[in-house]
Amino acid sequence: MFTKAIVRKPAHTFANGITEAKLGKPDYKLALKQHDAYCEALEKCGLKLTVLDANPDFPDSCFVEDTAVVTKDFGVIARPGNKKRLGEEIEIKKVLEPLLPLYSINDLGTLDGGDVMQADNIFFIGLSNRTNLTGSRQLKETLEKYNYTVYVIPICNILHFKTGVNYLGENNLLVQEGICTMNELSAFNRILIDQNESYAANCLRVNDYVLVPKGFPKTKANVEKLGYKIIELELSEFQKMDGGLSCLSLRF
Ligand code: CIR
Repeated sequence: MFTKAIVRKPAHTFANGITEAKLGKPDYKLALKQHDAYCEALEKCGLKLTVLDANPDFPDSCFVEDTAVVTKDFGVIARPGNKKRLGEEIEIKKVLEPLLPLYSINDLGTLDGGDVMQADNIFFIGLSNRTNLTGSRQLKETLEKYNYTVYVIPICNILHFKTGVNYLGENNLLVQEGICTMNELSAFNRILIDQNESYAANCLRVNDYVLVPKGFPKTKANVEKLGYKIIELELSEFQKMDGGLSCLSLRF
């Protein structure tokens, strides 16, 4: 069970962030509205939120997930792999310091939290354009100290590991079609996400609910079929900036 989450409000500079999506410029007011609805949904799931003020110096800083890896017992401060985001992790460290024992990825490594997926006692770390081998090894070492099993897997065709693969619980895994084969995932009940709905691979299980992005009916039906209660959220403005449901919070 998660009890807490950290989120950060989108800054007025949001549209200057990094994106490969060719979906147009985000509407800032609408992004704020969608962010508010996201926060309400997390509260409905039972989480107590720490809402950080917008930081206009970092247009991507509402995507707090990339700045740390957090469990209920400890946290690891990440080291963003895109230079434009380097520094976002400093303030998150200050926020987490009073709450959890902390480790850090040192400056030989890079690691974005979006590349790290937990499935019960297993962690998957994606090697991406953001997360390098050194960063992944540093995180692996820390996780293994806490007896987690860790798989480090190269990813392709996606920004972060969790852009394409997300664990719902009960052995159920959402997997985007068209990403490279990952034999390490074969023990899971894999639900293939339709190629036309690839954005919806990033659903987010929070306690009794699964948060699902709005506008992806096949994925919604598949998640419902598994027996989960869902909350649908409009995420259009975050999708324009390559961000999804998990990216917008750190849960623990
Ligand atoms: C970036 O490119 O870093 C942001 N525009 C999007 C980050 C999305 N984060 C995530 O998937 N964990």
